[in-house]
This record gives sequence, structure tokens and C-alpha cells, in this order.
Amino acid sequence: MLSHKPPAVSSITLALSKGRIFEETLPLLAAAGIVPADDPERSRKLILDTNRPGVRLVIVRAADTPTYVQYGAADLGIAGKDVLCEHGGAGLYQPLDLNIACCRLCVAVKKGFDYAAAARPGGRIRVATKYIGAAKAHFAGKGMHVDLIKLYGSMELAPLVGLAEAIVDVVSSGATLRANGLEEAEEIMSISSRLIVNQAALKLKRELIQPLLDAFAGALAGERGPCSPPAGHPA
Ligand code: PRT
Ligand code: MG
Repeated sequence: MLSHKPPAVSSITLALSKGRIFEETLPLLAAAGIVPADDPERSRKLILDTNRPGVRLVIVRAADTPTYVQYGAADLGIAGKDVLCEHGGAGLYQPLDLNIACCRLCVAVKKGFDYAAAARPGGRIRVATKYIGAAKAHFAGKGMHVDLIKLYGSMELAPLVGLAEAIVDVVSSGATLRANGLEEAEEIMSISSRLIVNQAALKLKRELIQPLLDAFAGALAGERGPCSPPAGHPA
């Protein structure tokens, strides 16, 4: 006869992506007394132990973080608002804006392109992006017709080679746009990363998860204000 094992409640798993989110999360983890045993930039391990026996980290692609947490493969994760908007947020509790990995989601075009003319209600434009959901909602809100082309990276190339007239992408300093002869035409939303928690895990493992939430919230109250425009962005 099959017996149902209760889920393990003695350990917690946090999903993080390598790069800016991992780097900017380290001080918050430290405030919670958690130090990873490996550096994901050097190690090829995808599961990292920490100094705390009951806490481990899993290293995932940034866009996959909400999926791991939604299905309970990780109890918690840290993901950008851009990624969360595309995912939709099903099964996720989002208790804290961590004000890290700050940037903005923008429409960008080749310098000299008359975006104002294309952006009139009834106008039509071809847009390359990996943010299909956010782009669709944005252009629909403006009453524009949009042909969306899904890309997975290097969106800045698309207007340069005639694949699209515009892109929707995240911009931080603006240096990548400038280096490729593009300019910001419109801001869609400002973005920071949020702590996400599996809704069932929060109930089953509250004793383990709540102290982590409290430590993160305490570290934020002590150290960080909300995201400010990155250097190079006109205020
Ligand atoms: O890089 P990879 O393809 O593995 O995945 P990813 O780009 O989704 O992950 P990662 O780690 O680069 O970004 C994780 C999260 O960081 C994103 O979901 C955003 O919420 C946030 N973030 C903050 C950024 C940036 N700043 C950023 N500048 N994500 C991407 N960029 C890229 C952008 O796509 C563009 O190509 O950097 C370039 C622009 O930077 P500037 O400084 O030249 O404007
Ligand atoms: Mg990236």
C-alpha cells in the first residue's frame, strides 16, 4: 500500500540565479547568518550547502526561479519583477521587495527613429523582446498594434539588423543602448528583485522561513532605500 510521506520540514531551499542577484543577495544572507559554502562563479555545483545545516541554495537561470518556487522544488527564491511579471506569480507569496538588481523595463529604438509617430493609437510596430507578456500589455494599453518577435537575449541587435523597429528590454546604466546606437523611447516599469516564497512551504515550514524573512526585512530597514535611478539615467 502506498503511504504518503509528509514533506521534509527540517530544511529549506533557496533558489538564486548567478551574477547580480547572487552577488546582491549575499549581504542579506549574511544578515540572516547564512554563508554559502561555494561561489557559483567558480564552482560547477548547482546545489550549494551553507554554514547552516538546514539551509541550501540551488543555482538556476534567472527566468526559471519562479517556476522552481511555484512547484516547491525550492521553498524560496529571489527574482526580478520583470521575470515575475512574465511568470504571472501563480502559487507564490511575495513578501518583500529587496531593492536589489535595480533597473527599468523600456522600449528602445534606433537613434532617429520616430517612435512618437509609431506610438499613436492605431499605429503599428514590430518589437523584439523576451518580455512578451509585459510588451503585449504595454502596447495594448496604448491602443497600438504590435508584431512581437520572441528573442532570448541580445535584443539590442534586432533594430540594427532590421529584425524589429523597437525592443523591449531591461536597462540599467544605458551603456549597452548607447554602445549600439539605440535610445530609450519609453519606460514601461521600474524593476527590483523580490523575495518569493512557495505558499504551501510558508505554512508547513513557517518556523524555518519566518526568521529568514525577519532577518531580510531587518537588513533592508537598516541598509537600503528603494531603488534609485542607476548612474547615467536622467532623473
Ligand atoms: O543573463 P542571462 O541570460 O542568464 O539571464 P538574465 O539576463 O535573465 O539574468 P541576469 O542575472 O542578467 O539578470 C537577473 C535580473 O537582474 C533581471 O531579471 C533583472 O530583474 C535584473 N537586472 C538589473 C538586469 C539588469 N539590471 C541588466 N542591466 N538584467 C539584465 N540586464 C542586462 C540587459 O538585458 C541589457 O542587455 O544588461 C544590459 C543593459 O545593461 P546597461 O547597464 O548597459 O543598461
Ligand atoms: Mg543577463
